[in-house]
Amino acid sequence: MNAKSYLESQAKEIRKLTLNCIATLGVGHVGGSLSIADILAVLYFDQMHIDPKNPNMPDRDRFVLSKGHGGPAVYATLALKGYFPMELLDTLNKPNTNLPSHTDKNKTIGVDMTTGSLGQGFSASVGMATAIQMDKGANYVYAIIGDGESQEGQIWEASMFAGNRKLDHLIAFTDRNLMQIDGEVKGINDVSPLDDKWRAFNWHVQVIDGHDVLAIKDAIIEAKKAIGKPSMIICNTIKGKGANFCEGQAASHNMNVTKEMAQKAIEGMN
Ligand SMILES: Cc1ncc(C[n+]2csc(CCOP(=O)(O)OP(=O)(O)O)c2C)c(N)n1
Ligand SMILES: [Mg+2]
Repeated sequence: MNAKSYLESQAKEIRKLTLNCIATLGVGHVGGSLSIADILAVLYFDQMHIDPKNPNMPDRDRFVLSKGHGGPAVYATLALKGYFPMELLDTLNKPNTNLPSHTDKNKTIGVDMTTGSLGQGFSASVGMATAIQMDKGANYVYAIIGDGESQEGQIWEASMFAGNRKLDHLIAFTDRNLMQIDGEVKGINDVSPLDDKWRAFNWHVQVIDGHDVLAIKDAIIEAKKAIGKPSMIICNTIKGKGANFCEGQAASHNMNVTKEMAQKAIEGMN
């Protein structure tokens, strides 16, 4: 299997596991989980220096899901990578679970930062990248923020600091799925043009198709060559990508999902 087919099959698996665990609970953040599946596949199955057998390895790469409501996709990825047994996915957001709907580093092996309050996770990733720079470390911090999340002032404070400090071991992605809870980002509080904004804050910026695994891989390789600048990879994505019952719809944000709906969507994935 070549790299493209392998990464596409891992992304598909992440989508299947995400849908199934949300369907086991009956409700969840389908849209914003499925839009990041391809980014997660490339990070965890191609790019990140990590070891599921040694999850606290000090020199590991770090991952921060700043849009913490996409937790189910991260759990699917971690289970697939072997951090914990697949059966744990069935406990998503149930009482006493180790897999709460939003990522929590105190509960889940392999999660590097607790997130959910939009804007905060990204600041934490900037702090981690600062520590790596001070230690002259070789590792990288990867963060995913949402386009709706980009309305948060805290994103731009952190962005300014990272640009000024030349944090070139920080590689961030914007999941530009054009939607937030209530509808289209541009109709609520438009964040465009995102590329010019990040450039103005001294970031290296690329704009790619966030569902093209090779484009994601190439963009990360390119980002690592941008010495003296943090990198923003703006990923054009589709909210709910892969779930035929909600793809591209704002209603996919947090919705009821039956096992039948999940099964049909999985059968419909090409
Ligand atoms: C500080 C803060 N305000 C509001 C929320 C509620 N909230 C959760 S997700 C969300 C929408 C985020 O949109 P976006 O970043 O585009 O993520 P997507 O839904 O597309 O994954 C909001 C407003 C929150 N979690 N944190
Ligand atoms: Mg969005």
